[in-house]
Amino acid sequence: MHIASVGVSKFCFLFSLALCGLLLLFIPALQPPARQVGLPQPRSQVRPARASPSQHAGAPAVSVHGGAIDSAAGLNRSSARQGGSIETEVSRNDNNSPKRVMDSKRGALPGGKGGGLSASRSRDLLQLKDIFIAVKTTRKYHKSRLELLIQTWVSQAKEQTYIFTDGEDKELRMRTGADIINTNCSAAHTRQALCCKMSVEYDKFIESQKKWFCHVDDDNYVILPSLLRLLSSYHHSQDVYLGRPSLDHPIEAAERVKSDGSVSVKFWFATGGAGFCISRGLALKMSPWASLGNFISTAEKIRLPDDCTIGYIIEALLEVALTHTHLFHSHLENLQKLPTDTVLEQVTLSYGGFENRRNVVSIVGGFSLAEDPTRFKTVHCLLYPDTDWCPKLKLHHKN
Ligand SMILES: *[C@@H]1O[C@H](CO)[C@@H](O)[C@H](O)[C@H]1NC(C)=O
Ligand SMILES: CC(=O)N[C@H]1CO[C@H](CO)[C@@H](O)[C@@H]1O
Repeated sequence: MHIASVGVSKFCFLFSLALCGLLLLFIPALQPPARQVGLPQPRSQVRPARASPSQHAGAPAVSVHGGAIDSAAGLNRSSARQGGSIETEVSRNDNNSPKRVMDSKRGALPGGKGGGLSASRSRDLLQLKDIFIAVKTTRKYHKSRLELLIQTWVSQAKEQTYIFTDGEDKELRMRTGADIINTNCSAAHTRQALCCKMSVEYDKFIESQKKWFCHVDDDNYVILPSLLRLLSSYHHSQDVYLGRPSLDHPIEAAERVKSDGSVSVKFWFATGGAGFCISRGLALKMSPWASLGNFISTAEKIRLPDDCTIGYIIEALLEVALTHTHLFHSHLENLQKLPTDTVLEQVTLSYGGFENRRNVVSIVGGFSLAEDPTRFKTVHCLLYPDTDWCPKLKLHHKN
């Protein structure tokens, strides 16, 4: 009896040990199949588990609907601008805001192939040369708009800036270090002409082998350190589409690509005038609708402008959500409302054209409003004070 019971408990002990071992072996298999690789998930502060909203509330620089947001640089500001209804802000800190999580799930359904998992953990630092910056312009603005860009931010990013225009300009080509690409598209400001340029931009980006595609207009100042910081929090193999929605609601269009137009689709798009960025991973998936002239036929089918068509391909066809950010700015916003102390943390800036000359960012520096009506030179000198044409000591003594 006694001996037998010892035998039984020994057996039990060994059996449970074996069971535990077996369980341990199976634990990795029991976990959800990889994390949702396809989603834009900032990698610098990847949380071990998706934080619940309550956990999230305690985190610093958190974005809440309509609240004080903007935290890519750890800043916060009132989002009264632009109606204040844009939902989430891109930053390394708010990757779990409600909308993002919701959209992430959707985004993870079709496209979330592997590749990002180990890659996004690697610590290869993104460099400026990894970014393809497309500037869209037209012959008529080479002098009045492009000149200023070449003098300012483009001079700091010659190797990665590609200027897409519609007319030859040998002089410009000689003076700039940047690539000037004559798209041979029409110079008209029509949907067809704009889509023609976007189509060439896309093809050139794919050809370039760079990690990120960013598109801006010829009235945008790109704050390169901010752009690099923003993109560094994602991985180019993830599906990332970053930009500022121009509306506070998704656009609705008749679905004429996947169906006959009798049903409609709703999708967000990033306004082209503020600039937007797309990861290489996502850009490659866009290929059936975007490469080698397909972009033009896609745009023709849905009858929408170039930036809407990008949104359509990404959100409606690929089911990847736009990551909304307030760090990109177009001339359509009230730029004066941007708090002065946050101007240099933005990713793109703009200025009002003929119609609204006073719509510029409020920033104080070496140039008066008369000397620098767009404020781009002032911004540039604050970012790069060593530039030879920047007023030197004056600025430093003042501060
Ligand atoms: C535009 O036309 C020129 C001259 O025919 C050609 O060299 C160039 O490659 C064309 N550009 C594009 C983007 O196709
Ligand atoms: C830059 C900025 O707006 N900072 C503000 C962030 O929020 C705190 C607390 O609400 C303010 O005190 C800061 O001025």
